[in-house]
Amino acid sequence: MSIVDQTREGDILVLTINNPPVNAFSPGVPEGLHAGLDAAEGDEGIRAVVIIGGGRTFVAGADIKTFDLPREQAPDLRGFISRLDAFPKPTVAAIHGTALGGGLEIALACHYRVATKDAKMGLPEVKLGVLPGAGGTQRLPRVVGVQKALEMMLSGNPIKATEAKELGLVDQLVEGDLREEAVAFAREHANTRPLPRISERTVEGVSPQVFAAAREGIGKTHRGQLSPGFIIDLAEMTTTQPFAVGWEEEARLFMAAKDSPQSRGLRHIFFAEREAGKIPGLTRDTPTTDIRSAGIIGAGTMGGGIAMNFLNAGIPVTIVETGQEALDRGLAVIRRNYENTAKKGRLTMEDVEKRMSLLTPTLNMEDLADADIIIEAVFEDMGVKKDIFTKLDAIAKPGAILATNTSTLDVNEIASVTGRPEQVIGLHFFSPANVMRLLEIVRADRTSDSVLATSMALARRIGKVGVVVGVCDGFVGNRMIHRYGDEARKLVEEGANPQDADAAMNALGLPMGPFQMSDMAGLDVGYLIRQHQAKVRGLPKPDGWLDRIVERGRKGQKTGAGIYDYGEDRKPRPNAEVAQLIEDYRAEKGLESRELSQEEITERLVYSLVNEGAQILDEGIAQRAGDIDVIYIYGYGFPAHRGGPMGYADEVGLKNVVAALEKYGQTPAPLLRRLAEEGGSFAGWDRAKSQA
Ligand code: T1G
Repeated sequence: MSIVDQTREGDILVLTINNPPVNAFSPGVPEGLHAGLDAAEGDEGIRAVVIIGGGRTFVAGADIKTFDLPREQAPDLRGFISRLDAFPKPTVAAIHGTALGGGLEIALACHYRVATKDAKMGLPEVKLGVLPGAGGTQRLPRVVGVQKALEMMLSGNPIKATEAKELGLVDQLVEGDLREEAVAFAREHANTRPLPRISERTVEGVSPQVFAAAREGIGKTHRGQLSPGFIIDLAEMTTTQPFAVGWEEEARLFMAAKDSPQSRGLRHIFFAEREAGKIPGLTRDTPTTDIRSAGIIGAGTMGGGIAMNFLNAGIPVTIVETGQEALDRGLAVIRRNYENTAKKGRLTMEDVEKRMSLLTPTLNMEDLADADIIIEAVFEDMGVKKDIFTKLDAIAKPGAILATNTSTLDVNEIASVTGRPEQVIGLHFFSPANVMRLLEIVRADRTSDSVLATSMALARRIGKVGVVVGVCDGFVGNRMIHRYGDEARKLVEEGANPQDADAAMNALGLPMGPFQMSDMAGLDVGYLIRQHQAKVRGLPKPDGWLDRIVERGRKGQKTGAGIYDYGEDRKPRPNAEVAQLIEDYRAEKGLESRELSQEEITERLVYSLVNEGAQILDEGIAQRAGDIDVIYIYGYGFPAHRGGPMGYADEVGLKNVVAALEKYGQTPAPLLRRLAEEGGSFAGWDRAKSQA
């Protein structure tokens, strides 16, 4: 089987692309397709051509791995598409699975498109920080109209073939065998002339307001990103310029976007997300347990949110509380969450009832005896958790997975009270657990491969991005965020206002800065952790300016006042009393105030994450720097177009990161210093480790 098979069906030539797993337009594919077109062009007996994907999908796009190849080595998708556009015989794209990016662009350059009903098609390039670079910005508006084309290109989300048919993007939906029906369609249209070329269509009567509105929209959805603006400019050119002019401008803007730090960041995350799901030693043959029911202990904020993930996936849940009132309250919160979603039209009331019917409340832990997995989500206290796992050990059936949702406690210690430590794992959900996609999967010393593999599969099944982390105080995400919080508080001691730190992070692209996030999480949470950490380390009781704010009863958004004041709109407003408290604190401690630039604030906050991340890598608590980036994007809102903290550090250059850390009096982690001295990068460290 060659990478592009040629099969003759009478007077129709079928070109089948075989480039698993997703038929990306990789080296070899263009050569095979050109050979197929040569054969069709040179043979009078061939009256039309069908292009189809072998395996599970049509072409899922250009090969993202080839983006950084020198231009002459990269597969020439534009060249192939130009040839398709000018091809003298009818061409039919036969689509199943997904036709994405360059894949849809190939289909758009064909004269016709047929698709299976469940096929999807779209132009997701914006999610990679680029734009459809092989005619998509010029052809899609000429088929579905500018408004719909902008919606598809700016969201990057695919549409179903059924909608595509209504839009005229697909000429025929296929009921039976795609290949057979595509050949019949090609034969039926073999003599149709003139050939219907999308590039010859024009776009009429589009109000300039459409583009103005689109530009305003990306100011909110894609703040600071390059390619969305380019996409709008190129779509506008379809209304003012001939196809050939837009086609050339598209190539220029594509290269500018592709070579941007944002595209490098987004492409790094695309692959990092997929790498995070790979655990050395675990293979497709690692045995896993089929999770058909779940037990959850605790119906509070976390327990209720966790339960919703299982209900959403159709997995029955038995939820346990210690008292009827807490249990009733927990269930009421879950129902209210679903009903609110239904009010927004994202669920029907029937869905709500179906999900609630899968939920069994109980006060009796014995009712968890048959659950395939039991997740504890109770108060963050080691004694309480040990007590629960001791009981679970006696109740849970053999083979049940016993998981703790602890955010910092030692999972090995929790496992040690059971007779089945190999069945114990940490599943650290992030609040709100039914919304945040990150799931830190905490692999304890004795956790079995099967329990780990089952947990990774379960993460995917309940729509989470699972990242395996090791046992330490705070695992990966929270351990780094504690350093970040320490640095943020220090910046204020030195003269910055809390809103300066938040503004710096907002400017970088984080929706919430350190203090906005603290107010939302609850200042008392951080306060108790600092008190706990001081106690276990035998240090004096912490008495920082933030501790004093908490001690005044200002606990954050939940009390309407924390570092900031909050009205009905929940927008943070600086508070004069807090400003005075900070000023008095500095005076009392003899701290000299000074002006801190946004650059210094940004460097100190981001590099505090990077430095701790490097230490975490060195200790083996995280497998990859890319895993840390995925954690920060899905758990803490770090902007994907910045590549995550470690990807951002690579972009800045580790030498510069080390120099900045030293300038601010911080000690670079040994691994960070070593990589900087070697002229290395975190991405290079990941690559070397994966090849070891
Ligand atoms: N290039 C290279 N590798 C790709 C790839 C691509 N386009 N798409 C997927 N892979 C790899 C992926 O890394 C993984 O590798 C394996 O395939 C399975 O992917 C000029 C410039 C198609 C919906 O953005 O959305 O065209 O980990 O785990 O969950 O205008 O892959 O096994 O080694 O995601 O079944 C535009 C990206 C490119 C589509 C399938 N196209 N891919 O999902 O599998 S830019 C995209 C996806 C472009 C032109 C521009 C998904 C999928 P490994 P997977 P999946």
